[in-house]
Amino acid sequence: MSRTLLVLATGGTIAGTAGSAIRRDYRPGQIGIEQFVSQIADLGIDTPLIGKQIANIGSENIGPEIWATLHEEISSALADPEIAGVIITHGTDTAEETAFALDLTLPTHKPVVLVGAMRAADAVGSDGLRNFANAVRLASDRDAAGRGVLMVMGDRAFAARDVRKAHTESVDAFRGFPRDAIAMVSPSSLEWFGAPWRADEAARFVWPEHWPKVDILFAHAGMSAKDVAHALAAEPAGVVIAGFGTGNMPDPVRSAFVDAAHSGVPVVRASRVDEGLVDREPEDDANGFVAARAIGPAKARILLQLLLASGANDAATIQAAFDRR
Ligand code: DAS
Repeated sequence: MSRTLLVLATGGTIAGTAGSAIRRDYRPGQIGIEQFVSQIADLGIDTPLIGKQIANIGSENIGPEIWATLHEEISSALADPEIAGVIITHGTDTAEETAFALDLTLPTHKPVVLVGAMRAADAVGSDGLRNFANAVRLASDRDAAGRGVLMVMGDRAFAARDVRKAHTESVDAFRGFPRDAIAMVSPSSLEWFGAPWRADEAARFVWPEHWPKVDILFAHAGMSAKDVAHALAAEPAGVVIAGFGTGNMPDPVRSAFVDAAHSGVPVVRASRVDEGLVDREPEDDANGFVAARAIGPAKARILLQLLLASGANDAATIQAAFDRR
């Protein structure tokens, strides 16, 4: 059985350099994938790697266009008996969004693992090569399949649905909610905290021909109905409100969103708070709202876009997709 892993490189800090071990202002996306592949061999790791450079940019510039390229490359790799799994090197800023978009649109029978770094490759204490070696260890493991897309950072692995960046600079920047890490990993060890729960699952959504316009509104003290009217004037196909606490919002804002939901624009209540559920409230039925449950606003937007692109736009169907683990 093939042990070869395909590595799709997109850039980010993991491929960044500053030209100095102590400078703070590094440039992301400076190192090509061949360098990583040869560094892994230099470490004595004998996993065969095929590197492919998809882009070499900071992840603030990654969106549906690069997702589409990744999706196409990974789909071919998943169908290729010569490829055992796929690693994607990625900036950490939007890695959770790329991971979730791919998670919802790929089957689960082979490992697909994102990896990044918080320190540039030439920074003192750089975490990039270790994270990459960990990703190789993880993606080489048969039990990494059947869990959806994974992300490896700082000796821990997370599921795409759970993972989020929770710190701007620390090497320990990633958290999972509602599940925290699902494995501990090092270049020479791997400990899963439980069995695969999505074995041989088909892709949940087909890749959309176009991503419908869905906006996120961030709740803030003093937010008014005018803020909602402004957003709706641009005619989004759906809206996510990053609400207070459990998805709350000022009364005039709620009324404006009720009108929107009743006029056929799906409204998802998420939270601007990092952790905790946004559960359904009794009024959600009458309001026509969807509760994002454990999904944060950025990922709620992606799930709503895929639902809308697949033709689902009623609150019950959308709610069922948010409820599914
Ligand atoms: N340079 C930023 C990015 O590409 C941060 C990072 O990679 O960690 O997302």
